[in-house]
Amino acid sequence: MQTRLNIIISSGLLMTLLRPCGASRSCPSGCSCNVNHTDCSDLNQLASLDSILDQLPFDTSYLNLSNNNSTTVEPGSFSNFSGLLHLDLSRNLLSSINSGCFSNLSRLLHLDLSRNLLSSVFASSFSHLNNLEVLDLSENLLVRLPVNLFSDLGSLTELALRDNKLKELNPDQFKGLTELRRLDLSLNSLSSVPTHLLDGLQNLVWLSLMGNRLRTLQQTSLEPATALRHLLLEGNPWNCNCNVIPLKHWLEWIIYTGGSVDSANCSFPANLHGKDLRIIPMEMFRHCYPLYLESRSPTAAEGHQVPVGSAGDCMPQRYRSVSVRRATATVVVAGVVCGVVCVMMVVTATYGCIYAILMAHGQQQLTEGNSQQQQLLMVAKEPEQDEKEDLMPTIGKGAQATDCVGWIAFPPEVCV
Ligand SMILES: *[C@@H]1O[C@H](CO)[C@@H](O)[C@H](O)[C@H]1NC(C)=O
Ligand SMILES: *[C@@H]1O[C@H](CO)[C@@H](O)[C@H](O)[C@H]1NC(C)=O
Ligand SMILES: *[C@@H]1O[C@H](CO)[C@@H](O)[C@H](O)[C@H]1NC(C)=O
Ligand SMILES: *[C@@H]1O[C@H](CO)[C@@H](O)[C@H](O)[C@H]1NC(C)=O
Ligand SMILES: *[C@@H]1O[C@H](CO)[C@@H](O)[C@H](O)[C@H]1NC(C)=O
Ligand SMILES: *[C@@H]1O[C@H](CO)[C@@H](O)[C@H](O)[C@H]1NC(C)=O
Ligand SMILES: CC(=O)N[C@H]1CO[C@H](CO)[C@@H](O)[C@@H]1O
Repeated sequence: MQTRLNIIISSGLLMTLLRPCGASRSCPSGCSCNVNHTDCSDLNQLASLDSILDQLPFDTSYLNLSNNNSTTVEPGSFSNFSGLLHLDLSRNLLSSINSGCFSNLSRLLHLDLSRNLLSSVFASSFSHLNNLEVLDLSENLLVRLPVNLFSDLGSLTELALRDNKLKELNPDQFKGLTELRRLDLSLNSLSSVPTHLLDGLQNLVWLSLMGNRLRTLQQTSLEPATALRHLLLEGNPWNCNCNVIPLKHWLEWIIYTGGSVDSANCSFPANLHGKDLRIIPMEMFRHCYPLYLESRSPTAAEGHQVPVGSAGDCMPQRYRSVSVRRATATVVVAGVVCGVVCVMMVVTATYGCIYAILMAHGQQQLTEGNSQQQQLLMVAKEPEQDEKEDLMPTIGKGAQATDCVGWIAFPPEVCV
């Protein structure tokens, strides 16, 4: 009895509060209005969007038009509501957003268009929304996005494109969104992430690529997002072959530095099927190593006790510079040693050649006259000097390991 009375009193109070609003010319019928806060969601009667807007006070800053049957938003519909900060158009039947629909809403902070039937948006659909911080386009039917769609949204911190039909993204799609902190691309049909997609997103902290068709993800695509701490990769058919090693190292680095990565279960190869990439022991990639070392620059291959690969790349700069310095030193030492060996070989070769020639002439001297012998000596000496000139400049420049190897492959015996 007591409870029931309370409820009746409460609803009575609510009715009293709402009645003046409902009756007022400035509050659309069926909506609830509170100061500049207008909630027209879940309308119980048929009302077109325009008829709602016709009755709406111009100073409205919060407008909820969620869960109705709106199918279109006419260009200029909102042109009188330049004070709007929050606009919720979710759960309607909108199939397209015409360009300029929201162009007068330059103060808008939050725009929710989720759970509509959007399949087309125009490059200028969101133009002039310079203050927009949150844009929700999830649960629509978007297949592709105009490249410049978000180019005016320099203040955007959160962008949701979850559960659409996106197959691919332009590398410049998110260009200029320097304030972006959260990007939700989950439940689409993406089969690749362009290498430069995240360039310039230096504030991105949270990224979801869950439930797409990704088989590979280059660690170099993720590196530009230097603030990234939370990454969702589940539900993709990851191919955990040797090429996945840099990504694995990068994930380990993120986790080690306090970030989080969900389970990235491998689909290929068969022996790793269903295994979580994060916890597969490196031992399983042992067969990749010779190949892997070859494909890296000699610098990286040299730095052995830095775990080879992306871990090296993702380490703080000073870590990298130590290994680079050490590698440079090694190259210099190797060069000097090779140089000395080369010089010694040239000297030996020259000595050998001269000795051989002298011996030959010594023998000729026994059978032939003096004048002929001297002519021969001149002729024989010249090519030997030419050969020496060919080799000497290379050594003078500070021979590199490869030059040396070439030399060793063709021993000086060719002179004889
Ligand atoms: C709208 O109302 C909120 C409080 O409900 C207030 O903080 C804000 O300043 C108001 N905006 C305008 C434009 O009146
Ligand atoms: C708008 O109304 C719907 C339904 O009442 C509600 O779920 C949603 O959270 C509201 N939107 C905002 C931004 O408050
Ligand atoms: C609104 O949508 C519901 C469900 O889709 C439908 O039954 C109803 O007829 C629609 N009303 C209008 C005015 O289109
Ligand atoms: C904006 O307000 C003016 C003045 O009340 C009115 O004439 C005009 O039709 C309104 N525009 C829209 C799109 O409602
Ligand atoms: C809409 O914006 C245009 C320019 O962007 C301006 O000329 C016009 O007055 C605005 N309309 C309203 C109703 O504020
Ligand atoms: C990934 O694998 C782990 C166990 O290896 C399992 O518990 C988890 O459910 C799997 N996740 C997905 C999305 O299949
Ligand atoms: C007033 C009105 O028509 N409300 C409808 C808004 O749209 C949803 C579904 O799209 C319907 O369930 C509501 O009845």
